[in-house]
Amino acid sequence: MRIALVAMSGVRAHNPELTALGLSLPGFVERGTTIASLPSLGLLTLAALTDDRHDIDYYEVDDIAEMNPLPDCDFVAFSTYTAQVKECYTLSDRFRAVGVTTVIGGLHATVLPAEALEHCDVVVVGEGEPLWRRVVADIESGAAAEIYRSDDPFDLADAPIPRYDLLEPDRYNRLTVQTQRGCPWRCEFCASSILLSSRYKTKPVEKVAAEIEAMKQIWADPFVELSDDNSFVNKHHARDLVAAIGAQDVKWFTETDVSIAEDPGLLAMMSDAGCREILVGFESPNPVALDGIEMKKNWKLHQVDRYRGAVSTIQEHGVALNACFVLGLDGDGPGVFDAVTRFVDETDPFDVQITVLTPFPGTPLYGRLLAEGRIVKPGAWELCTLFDVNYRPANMTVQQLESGLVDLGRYIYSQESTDRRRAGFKRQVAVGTARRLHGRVAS
Ligand code: B12
Repeated sequence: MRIALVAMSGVRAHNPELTALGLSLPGFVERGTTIASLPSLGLLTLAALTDDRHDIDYYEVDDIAEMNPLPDCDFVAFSTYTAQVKECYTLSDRFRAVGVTTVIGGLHATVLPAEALEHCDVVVVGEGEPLWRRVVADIESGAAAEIYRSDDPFDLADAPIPRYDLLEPDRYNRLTVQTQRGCPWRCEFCASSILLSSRYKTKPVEKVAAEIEAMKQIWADPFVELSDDNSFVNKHHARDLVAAIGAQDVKWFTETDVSIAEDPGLLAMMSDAGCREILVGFESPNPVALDGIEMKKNWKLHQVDRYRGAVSTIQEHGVALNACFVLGLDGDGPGVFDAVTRFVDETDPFDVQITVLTPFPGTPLYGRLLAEGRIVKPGAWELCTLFDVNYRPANMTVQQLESGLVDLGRYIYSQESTDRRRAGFKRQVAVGTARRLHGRVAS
């Protein structure tokens, strides 16, 4: 069969002011263009599990109007997140109108399979690896079911090497590798791989190394982004992982939590192993806003006193920090914009990411806000961009949140603020280097 793998791709924001801002501010555009060039690791992984008898074409679709004419294929498999799911449904309807079977999987289809079935012939719920071969075989024999769910949790030791060779090499400046799924914490708003795998699990580090090796066969010097939710939550695995990546001699980026700052040994290893930046979810500088976000142990509330020290500890090891803030949390009022500005001005994280609280379907946050009658437009999935407001904040108006985001973005991504933070980062690196040299001389 000829199989078309279609990844919905690109970055979305419907707030026109923010979109206009994105076009003119270096920080925002820099981050936007960098992340927008990432491929669909989910589909490349499924491609690797597809029998050689089949022909595979991989497409990335930012604008569905450009997929015209539709490619010739026996069936199409879509991967999309929530923000682009409606565009994906429109495309699926077009394929079905010309008699092509369509399959959809991914986070959104996993939490709303009945909705997805209105536009697609087959819906795969959860992790794709344990189900994909069966789906392909059933489509080939004309006996596909409507919904496939896996009963067995997938062991990442069985993960195949993603088919990076399906990508056009010149189109990508970063490539992704996943080293684990799930997360032991339960943040109310999290819409990431925890929706696929309730159990936290890690991939054997030899596998991670083999995936990077495969990448290096195509790109001489790839920049690697780990597609994890929290790479170093398991500190034992973290050491083996960092050593394995370090042996590959690549530059890399990942996401983790603030506890990394308590492990200077690991930070030093990361720096030596090519880690250039980590993204950490601070969410808010305000303890009241952090109260209750992490639903198991209120873990995030208990970290807030460490936030300021964490920025310098991380950056003194030569690892740049992308400090992330979620604006509009229930405990935050309009004062949060100044509080974030102060925090950023006083601590100098290399990068800052600001997004608005987003009720993604399938999250505890979505259930709560829906029950409280606070979702402005239920089902407006196109607003699930992390930049558009689709709920009533508890302590400010929707307009205050929207304009606060734009004003804060205008400041944080200004050349002046960006240059100042980067100079601050350089100073912190110099302090760290001097401290280590001094320590060596003294001992
Ligand atoms: C890489 C990435 C991107 C890339 C996506 C490339 C792509 N086309 O996949 C880019 C930069 C384009 C991107 C864009 C956006 N992203 Co993004 N991104 C990520 C990131 C960092 C990693 C995702 C990843 O690679 N996972 C690993 C793969 C293996 O998992 P997977 O895709 O879920 O696939 C598995 C299953 O879902 C399933 N599966 C998936 N597809 C299919 C299809 C079929 C047919 C089958 C059978 C199975 C199947 O099988 C796979 C293997 O088990 C995550 C954060 C994170 N740490 O995970 C955010 C994340 C996915 N992004 C998010 C968001 C919000 C966005 C944007 C809306 C941002 C914006 N403002 O534009 C856009 C929207 C993109 C869209 N298409 O809708 C949210 C999504 C939440 C949600 N539930 O929708 C996440 C979780 C981050 C967050 N803060 O919450 N993103």
